[in-house]
Amino acid sequence: MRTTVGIIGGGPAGLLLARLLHRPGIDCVVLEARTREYVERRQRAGMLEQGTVDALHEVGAAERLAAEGLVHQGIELRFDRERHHIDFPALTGGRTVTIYAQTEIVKDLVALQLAEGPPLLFEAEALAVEKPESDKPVIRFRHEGREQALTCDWVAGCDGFHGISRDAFPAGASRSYARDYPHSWLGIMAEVAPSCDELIYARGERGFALHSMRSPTVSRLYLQVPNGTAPHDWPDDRIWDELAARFAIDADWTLNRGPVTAKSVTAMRGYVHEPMRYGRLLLAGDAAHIVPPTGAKGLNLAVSDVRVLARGLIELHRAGSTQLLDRYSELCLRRVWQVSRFSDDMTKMLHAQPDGDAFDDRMQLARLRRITASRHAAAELAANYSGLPLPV
Ligand code: RFL
Ligand code: PHB
Repeated sequence: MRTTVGIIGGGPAGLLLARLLHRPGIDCVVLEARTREYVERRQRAGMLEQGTVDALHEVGAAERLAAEGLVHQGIELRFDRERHHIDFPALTGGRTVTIYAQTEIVKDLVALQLAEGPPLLFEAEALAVEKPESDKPVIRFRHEGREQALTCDWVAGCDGFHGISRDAFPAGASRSYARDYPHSWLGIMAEVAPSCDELIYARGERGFALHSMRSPTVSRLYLQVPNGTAPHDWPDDRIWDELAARFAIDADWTLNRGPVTAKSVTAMRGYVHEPMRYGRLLLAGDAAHIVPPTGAKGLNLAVSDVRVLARGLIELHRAGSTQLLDRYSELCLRRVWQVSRFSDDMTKMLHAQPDGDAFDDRMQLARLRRITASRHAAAELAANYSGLPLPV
């Protein structure tokens, strides 16, 4: 088998890249290790930057997003039993964000890909990328019970944090930077109308809590918990009581409770792999970097990587120039580090520190007060949260 661009991974990064390449007629094949049912059910992100929404429109995958996505004008910060609205359009010259689940994006992209091509193979697990330094790199993969080879001009490693693409960088050709945070998130999905119109990020001595949503009838909520927490340590009533305590304010407000349909714990980590390109292998999305979820950036960063990558491959296809591809890693990493910084700032400002003291507490509150008191500081948060510009 051979193709122009071999794409490893059928998550949001790999699927969107395939659609972006399909329009200008660049041939590709997507290899996804799991089944279609599995990738369409994996519960993850929900908050989309304007640029992510634009990219889905560009590839014709935004029909349901336009009908069902919830456009938000900002977020709410809660601390000291007060609520503060951060007004994105007013602070950014009109930008908004949209709530639409990653599972739905994946369903929309998979449906288009299967209807229009090029090929998307499920249960096709990439085993290794060979000869990335040559002009004909090869992906070895297992599909339908046998090992096969896909010879490519370019390989896009979109196989997430636990993928195999990064392994193809020879020792000494890369460096990684990692940070494990001293807390995790317990996330629930609940069959109940959201108790708010916008996402609530709440900071308090009991720890951080986040109120998000998936639809007018489904709420998504998160609690900061210690690392090593097991979901069964938290019966539903305990979760609701703790959420209610962390969101409590002096004004009249109640948290709607309802049946919990999913419960999981996620560790929080920051990670960046440099560079993002070796020879003709290019990494994109979680395969190259992950950020703690407090800034809602992982999916959006995966999308911005593949937008840059697609532009580079299209420039080569149309004009024969590798100028953009040659700068791919440098251009993406600059934005990746800015987004990592923002995600780290949000995480540290909002989570109770297990080994923090009263001074740290006051510093967090001073940071939050600065944002709510200064238009300049609020505009800085709004610009980062609603999405930094694409580097090209
Ligand atoms: P994915 O989604 O992990 O997809 C990678 C795909 O590659 C496949 N794969 C392989 N295929 C073939 N051969 C192999 N050897 C393979 N190895 C792996 C996998 O099966 C999978 O299908 O990576 P991608 O496409 O880079 O997308 C990244 C996003 O999924 C991720 O950054 C976000 O979900 C992060 N994230 C959030 N991001 C946001 O922008 N906004 C949010 O609100 C947000 N909330 C979250 C999040 C992540 C969370 N968790 C679970 C870590 C909330 C949570 C709780
Ligand atoms: C979500 O809806 O899952 C979500 C929203 C905002 C975040 C993280 C997760 O910061």
